Amino acid sequence: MRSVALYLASRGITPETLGRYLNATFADLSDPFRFAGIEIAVQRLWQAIRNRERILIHGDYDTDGITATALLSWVLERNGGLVTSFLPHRFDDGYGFTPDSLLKALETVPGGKCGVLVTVDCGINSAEAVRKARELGIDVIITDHHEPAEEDLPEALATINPKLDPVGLDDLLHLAGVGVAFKLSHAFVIYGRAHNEGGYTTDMQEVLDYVALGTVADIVPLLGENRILVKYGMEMLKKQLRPGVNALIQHAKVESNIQPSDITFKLAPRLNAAGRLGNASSALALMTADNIVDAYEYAAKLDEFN
Ligand SMILES: [Mn+2]
Repeated sequence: MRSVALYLASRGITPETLGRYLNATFADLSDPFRFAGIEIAVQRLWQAIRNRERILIHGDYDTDGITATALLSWVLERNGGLVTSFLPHRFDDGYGFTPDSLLKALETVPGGKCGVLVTVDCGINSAEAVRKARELGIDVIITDHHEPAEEDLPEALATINPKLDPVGLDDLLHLAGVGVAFKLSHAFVIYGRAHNEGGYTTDMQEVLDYVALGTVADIVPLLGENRILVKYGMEMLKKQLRPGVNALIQHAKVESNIQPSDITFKLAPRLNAAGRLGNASSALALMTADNIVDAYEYAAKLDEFN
């Protein structure tokens, strides 16, 4: 009994939170509106959809950044969003949201302009890029989980990062980039339903496969809400409902009883290999493929990279 208590204590589980640790359910997911600024962010996204403005998602080239991009684009597109996704090129652009990556991302948008740009898994220290975007008339929403610098924080329309103002967000402190993108998407759907904008048929449980992949791949502690997200995300992964997930699992020869260690050692390395070679977009194409034929083609391509 003592060793169990030590085990739990070492994972930050107190007697008060023990019940939740053992009996977590999907309904235990906390209210995403606890993030300051998140309501402004989702209002702006619904406005963009109403006004047919382009929404540009700026992600990152590792598994967390790729799945975060895939998740947010999936939710927005299913609700009428005109979305362009951009992943920086590891060698040409380097990490993160920069003035250069902003211009390069804009070149990929039909018509060359967008009303709203959302960063996922990056952007918390991108003050200069945000200034540049504002000059271009773009509203920026930052979603990130990296540590904010002491000064020169980006002056974005909204900045959603549990490490920015962690008071009261203990259970969300270890979210990966894809976890933060999930919270924004969840808030977007709740707000849409409450204000008759949409979101009625968007089942947030369906995107938990992305959350499990990105969260486990990023090696963040499986504490607080990460436990619930990964627990249910693993169940979604096992179902292999998404063509890209199915193709990835089959190509990696992972058994149907997929475990978190399979993500760490077999699935994430394949997605990361694409980014490492400067071709993260093929991993994103796999994750967002809408049919099994395309998905197997992209998965075969990842085999070559790996
Ligand atoms: Mn990350």
